[in-house]
Amino acid sequence: MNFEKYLHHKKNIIDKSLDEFLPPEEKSPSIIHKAMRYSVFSGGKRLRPILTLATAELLGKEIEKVINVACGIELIHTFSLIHDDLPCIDNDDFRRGKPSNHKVFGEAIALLAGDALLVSGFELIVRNSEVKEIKKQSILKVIKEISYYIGTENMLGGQVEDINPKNKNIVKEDLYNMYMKKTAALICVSIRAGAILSGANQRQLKALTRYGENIGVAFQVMDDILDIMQDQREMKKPTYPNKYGIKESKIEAERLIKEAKKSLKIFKHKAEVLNNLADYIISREK
Ligand code: GRG
Repeated sequence: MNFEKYLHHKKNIIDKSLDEFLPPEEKSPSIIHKAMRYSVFSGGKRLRPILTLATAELLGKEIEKVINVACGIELIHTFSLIHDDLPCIDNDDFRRGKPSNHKVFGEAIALLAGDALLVSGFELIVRNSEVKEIKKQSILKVIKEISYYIGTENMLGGQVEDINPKNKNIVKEDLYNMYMKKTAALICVSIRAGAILSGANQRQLKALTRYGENIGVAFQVMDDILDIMQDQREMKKPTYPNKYGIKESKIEAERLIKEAKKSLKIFKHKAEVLNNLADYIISREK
């Protein structure tokens, strides 16, 4: 299988679904729909929904049966990026090489566009309950899981720690925990959602969760390395490469990816795509 082609194909399916779901730009109030679409269609890699689809495929479920949950997660991810860039949080003028949402639409609309994407994300996830082959009970479980994984004990809590670090002498374990919450949580629940909707058993769910946690933390370590290489300002933040250097951080990311792939052993050759996705996380350039 050509992995590049696989990614491209899945990305097209996700983009089409998102385009069909989101209100058109012209629809009133037009400014908010424009702002939502601006960030949803500005070159995201679609890693999280691809993970949901790939997990479903691994467990023998057709991707059309879980596509709405996958896309709902992408909308929640986009919301978090818009809010992360706001002046009151990370104050980033650019995202994916383009002016960030608030730079184009102003802070108030960016804030509301983020809110709208969070709400729409859940609406799309609930829509997945209209699929005949998906149990209503598993949609409820997915909603509960996502709410937990993005809440104060996970993504939101991690973001709080990121803007408000406990102390200056942050140790490896603190960084690991912060990365687990801030970034790995959403990545991990993208996989768990695909697994739950596909009827994974406890052993499979546990293995996939370990995989998600490890690739999630590795993803943030790589993200910090890429940020440092592009923006010296990032040198001030407590991150893995700032504390341990780029070389050691790469070694750590590789170790995490190796661990992630180990937990997929129970799926044998069926895990090829998830193994490729794990490798992609440390080889990516953006
Ligand atoms: C969940 C209610 C609630 C609040 C969220 C703002 C916030 C609180 C959290 C932000 C967390 C955050 C931005 C973490 C960074 C994760 C990260 C490395 C994002 C970049 O992911 P990519 O590279 O993005 O997959 P694209 O879509 O550009 O490919």
